[in-house]
Formats: sequence, C-alpha cells, structure tokens
Amino acid sequence: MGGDRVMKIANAKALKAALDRALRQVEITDIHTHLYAPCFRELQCWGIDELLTYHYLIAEFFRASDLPYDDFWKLPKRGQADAIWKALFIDHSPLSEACRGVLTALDRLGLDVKKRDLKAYRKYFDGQKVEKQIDRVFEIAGLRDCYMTNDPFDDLERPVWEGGYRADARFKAALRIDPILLGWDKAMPRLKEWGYDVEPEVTDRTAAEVRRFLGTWAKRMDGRYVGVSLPPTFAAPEDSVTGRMLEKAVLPACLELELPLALMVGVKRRVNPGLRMAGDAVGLARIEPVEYLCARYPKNKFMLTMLARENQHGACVAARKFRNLHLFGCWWFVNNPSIIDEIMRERIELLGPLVTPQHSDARILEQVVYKWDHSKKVIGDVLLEKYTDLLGSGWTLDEKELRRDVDGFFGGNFREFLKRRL
Ligand code: FIX
Ligand code: ZN
Repeated sequence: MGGDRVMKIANAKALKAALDRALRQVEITDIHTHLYAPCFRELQCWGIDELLTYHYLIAEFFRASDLPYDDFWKLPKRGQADAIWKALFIDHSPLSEACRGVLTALDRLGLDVKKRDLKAYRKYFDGQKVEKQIDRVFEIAGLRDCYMTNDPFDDLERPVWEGGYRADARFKAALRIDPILLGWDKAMPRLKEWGYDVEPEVTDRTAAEVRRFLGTWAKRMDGRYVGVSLPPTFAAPEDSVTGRMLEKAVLPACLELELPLALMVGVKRRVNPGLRMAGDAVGLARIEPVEYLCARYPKNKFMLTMLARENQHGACVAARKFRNLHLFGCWWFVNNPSIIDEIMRERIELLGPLVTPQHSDARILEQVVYKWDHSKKVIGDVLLEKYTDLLGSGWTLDEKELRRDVDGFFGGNFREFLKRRL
C-alpha cells in the first residue's frame, strides 16, 4: 500500500526541487526546427562556423560593421564567421540572445568560452563525426525527437525523399507548403513537370491535383503536420489564389490525411534584401482569419504561432474559443527571455497547461542546446510562480501531477492534440 502512496508537495522548497527535477528529466519534443535527419547529408548544418553565420547573427553583424553587404556575401563561410566573431564577440560584448546562445552551446559542449579561442572551437568541431554529434547534442539538450521542415520544392531535399531517405525516429517530418500557398505562379510549372494536371487558376481540377500532390508527399514523408509561414497581411476568406488554394486544396487534403495545418503568421520577407535571409521582419497580423478558419472548418486541426508580440494575447483568446487550435512556440523575434516570460504567463493564465510553450526553430544542430537551455529557465521560473500561487490557494499537488504537466508543456500536449478526436 505504502509504495503506491504519492506524496503531496508540502512546501515551497519541495516544489522548487520537484520542478527542477521534472525540467531536468523531461524528454523534449521540438515541434518546429529546420534540422535534418542524418540521411540528408548536405542539408545538415552543424559546428562553429554554421553557428556564427546563423542569420540572426548576420543581421546583428551588419549593425556592428561597415563592411558592404556584397563584400560579406563574397567571403567564404569561415571568413564570414571570422568577421562575425570579431564584430559581435570581440569588438563588442556578446549580450544579445543569439550571441549568448553560441556561448551557451559551446559551454555545454565542454568548450572554454573564457578563452575566446575560435581556433580551438574549430579544432573541436573538426574532430567530430556528425552522427555522434547528433547523439551528444540530443542528450545534452534533453531532446527525445524533433520535427523537420520538409519542402518538396527544395532541389537538394527532394531527391533524398525520392531515393536514399532513411527514417530516423528522432527526426519527424512536417510537410512545408509555402510555395503552393504563396508562390503558385512558380510552383505550378513545377507540378506540371512532375505530372500534375494543374493550371494558373484554382479550378476544381487543379485543386484536386494539388490534393493529390499533398497526399503523395505527406505519405512519402510520413509527415505529421502541414506547415506554412504567412505574411502579416494573411487574410481568410480571401478571393485570391492563396485563399482558394487554402480552402479548396490544402484544408480538404489536411482533413483527409488527418494532419493539422500549422500557421506561422506575421513574417515580412526580405524587408532588407541586401541581408538575404537575415532581411526578414515582423508585422502585426489579424486574428480574424484564424478565427474564421477554426470556425468554418471545425473538423480541421490548426496549430498557430504568431511573430508579433502584440498578436500573442489575441492568439490566446482565439485558442480559448476553438479546441481545434493549438498554440505553440515563441517564434524568432519573440524568442527572447523577456518576451517568452510574458507569453508564457498570458498563455497559462488564459489557457492553463494545454499549450506547447516553445519550439527551437534551430537551423544548426548545436542550437537546440542553447534554445532549450534558455527557454527552460524562463518557463521554469514562470511555472514556479504559477504553482506557488496554486498551492497558496490551498490546492495540493503531487510530483506525478507536476511531471505530467511538464511533460505536456515539452511535447505531451502536442502529441495529445495530434491524437484528439474532433
Ligand atoms: O518560416 C520559418 O519557418 C521561419 O522560422 C524561418 O523562415 C526563419 O528564417 C527562422 O529561422 C526563424 O527562426
Ligand atoms: Zn522556422
């Protein structure tokens, strides 16, 4: 009998200890990354030069240097990394979230950041094999698995799916469809080339063919959700190719395949084209299109993350109204401790524990180490406060319940959402 008795958490000290344990031991599912399974050899990014040339750091570099954009782009990767290291880590203190992230990753991998020895860091990475590095990084970050971003229009990625793909349970697929929804003029000829009978207009035939295309790729990849990044001007319903494609092809395909559609809303692409990928920015979006989709398609599942800080509260309210809507992550420009703290609070206060507070968006393998390390700290601090308040009301809680909640925040809630019947 005694063995089955679960001890209640008795006081503040026990709460802190139990929460720290749960956070240390939780196995994370990272629901949106740009990482790739080992079989996608060329696409895998890892190591110090990739970490330093992350597009978040490139944007920061140009603010700290007067090097003309084109001169920077002409440099080899190592030269770019050298320039960024000097400008952002040596000539100025690496205080930004993205700079600190590089240091956290190096430190957790056992490198001495005090030495500021870029050569030694390179030597360490040059001595690693990527397969082993994946094991090590997953272990340090506490990752159980992650979702890739898989684009059938990517000419490096597609051939791997068509031959040579080897499933690795740690890397699950998410079918990315930006070219279909946002670039139909360019996507259409490619579909034609691949044997689909499509036209510039979203006719019934074209919609059926796009559904066939999505079905083929979702099955080929064993995709677990369909995803798209959208501009702040995203509207639905909308009398446009995007609007028709969404409602006539994408949503029916998602329903049939039983896959959620992940909406990532608020990115303004290439506001400063000279910065290339680092030149994207944020804009305030409207929540009404999301409400419309959730209400009009109650049998479809939607995931939502929004880029503007000002959109977070509206997103929480929308998620209260629609059980087919799952909020996730603090995306890109809101993936900073001060804003994660705020978003975590408003989500818990409005939605209780049923959200996925974070994803890493990692592009470079070792980034998961810092992204999860930094986020866990902020999320943990908010949880400590919220559970303290809960105990203050006279409610009691045992460690099993606390773990259940923490497991939910770091992946369990998402798995439940995938399984939920609507
Ligand atoms: O659209 C996306 O998935 C974005 O996350 C990326 O496009 C973006 O470049 C990024 O890496 C943000 O973290
Ligand atoms: Zn992303």
